[in-house]
Amino acid sequence: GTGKFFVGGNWKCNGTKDSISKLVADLNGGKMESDVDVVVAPPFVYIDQVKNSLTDRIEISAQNCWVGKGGAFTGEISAEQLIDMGCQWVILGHSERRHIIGEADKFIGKKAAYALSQNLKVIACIGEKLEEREAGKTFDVCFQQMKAFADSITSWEDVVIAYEPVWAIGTGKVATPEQAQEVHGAVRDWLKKNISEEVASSTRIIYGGSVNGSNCSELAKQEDIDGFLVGGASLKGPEFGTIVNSV
Ligand code: G2H
Repeated sequence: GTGKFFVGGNWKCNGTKDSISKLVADLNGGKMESDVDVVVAPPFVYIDQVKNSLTDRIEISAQNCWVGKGGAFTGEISAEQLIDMGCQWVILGHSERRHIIGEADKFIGKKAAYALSQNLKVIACIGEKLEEREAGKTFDVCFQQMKAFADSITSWEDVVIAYEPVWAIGTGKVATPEQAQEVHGAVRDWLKKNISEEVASSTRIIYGGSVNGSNCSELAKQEDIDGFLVGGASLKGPEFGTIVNSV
C-alpha cells in the first residue's frame, strides 16, 4: 500500500437525528488503529450535528458540493460553506451522482479543482458500469474519468482516488481482490505515465463497492489497495470499526 491506510464511510442519503446520534456514539466508543485515516460523510443537513458530537479522531466529508463560489444556485452547497461547517473532505464524482443525477466528467473535474482551491480535500471517484466491463472498456472508462480530474486540478496532494466499480455498489457483489487490484494497479500506472512517478507513488487509491466486515481484510492485502470507501456497512458502527482495523 501507499501512504496511510484510508477508510471513508459514505452514509449516502440515510439517517435521522436519532440514528446518527447512535452511530456517532458507537464510533466515539470504538477502538481505531492509530495508523489509519478515518473519515465519515453524513448527509449535508447532519454535518453540524456530527461535527459537534463526533471525536476529532474522525474527519468529516461532504458527499458533494457546488462547482464554484456560492451565490444564486438554489439547492446547492458551496465548498466555502463546507469549510465553514468544519468539513475537511468532499466526495466528488460518486457513481450515484454520475449516473443517477447525470454529472459529467468535466463538471466533476471542475468541482474538484474548486474544492481544492478552498482547501477541501477530495475523494475523487471513478469506476465502470457492468456493460462497460463486459465490453472490455474498464480501463478506458477509468482513465477517461482520471483524465477529467487531471485536466482540471493542479495538485494531487489532497486527493484520494476511490475506485468503485458500479456493478459492485450496494449490490452485495464485491469485486474480487484480483479484479480490484488489477484496476488499482492500472490507475497507478496511469498516474505514473500521465502525471508523475512521485504522484503515482504517493496518491492513495481506495476501493469501494460492497465492502464489509468479512471481505475487507483480503482486499486490504492487495498491493495497490490503500483503503476503502464504505457505504452500507458504514451505517453500522461496529462493522465500520472492523473495516477501519482491517489493515
Ligand atoms: C460504493 C459504496 C460507498 P456500498 O458507493 O461509496 O457503497 O458499500 O454500499 O456498495
